[in-house]
Amino acid sequence: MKLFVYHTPELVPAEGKAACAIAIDVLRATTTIATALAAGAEAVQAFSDLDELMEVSEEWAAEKRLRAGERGGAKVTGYDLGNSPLDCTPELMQGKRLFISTTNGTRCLERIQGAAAVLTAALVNRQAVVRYLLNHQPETVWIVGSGWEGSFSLEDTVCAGAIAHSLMQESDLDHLAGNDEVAGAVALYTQWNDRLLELLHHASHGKRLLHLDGEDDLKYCAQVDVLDILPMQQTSGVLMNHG
Ligand code: 3SL
Repeated sequence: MKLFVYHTPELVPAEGKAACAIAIDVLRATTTIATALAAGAEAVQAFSDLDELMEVSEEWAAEKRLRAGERGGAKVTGYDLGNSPLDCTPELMQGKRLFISTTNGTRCLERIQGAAAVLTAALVNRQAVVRYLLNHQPETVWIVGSGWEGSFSLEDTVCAGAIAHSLMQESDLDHLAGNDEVAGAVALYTQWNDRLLELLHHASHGKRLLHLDGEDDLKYCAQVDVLDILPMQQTSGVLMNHG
């Protein structure tokens, strides 16, 4: 297994295909996806385009769907939810399909959706992703941070490092790393692993969310290995828990 870390979707190679590609958006899309599935959502269907989300979700029975829309950190008018994982309660999610569009996370997912296996990861479900990789040993793994509008995000790269660091219990860095970004991500994680909430406070998108009253979201998103959920793409953009 060779890991390649890409800090943003724009850095993913135009040519070639990974055996497994993993989208990360710790703040907050992939944390929300894992949480919605843990709370009993039947599936999460991701869209980069809000109009397309509306069109597709319209075909779904109203009592069986929830629409989540986020732009710039705020809920989009007319949607049931924004992108806070804390809104994903079992009462709300049970048996429903969550149709979601976010600024960067769902765009990242779209960028990698051609891979043979597509997963989403966040700190909250890191170990479930690691377990899948150890069990299936895909030859090439792309771990892609969503970033923010084309720029690097600390929180996504630290999560990539958390995944690689855990895999290094079975294999050393030289065998695992397909590009230099892997060592960089592991170094970031090693430096901050006992202060992840503090790191999220330093992150530019963490600061943006704090201005939007997002302290509780940051606390939730900074937790590691608390959800045994593996969101895996079933058909284009549709994620279900791979139990
Ligand atoms: O960029 C994204 O996709 C979102 O996760 C951003 S936010 O955390 O909902 O503001």
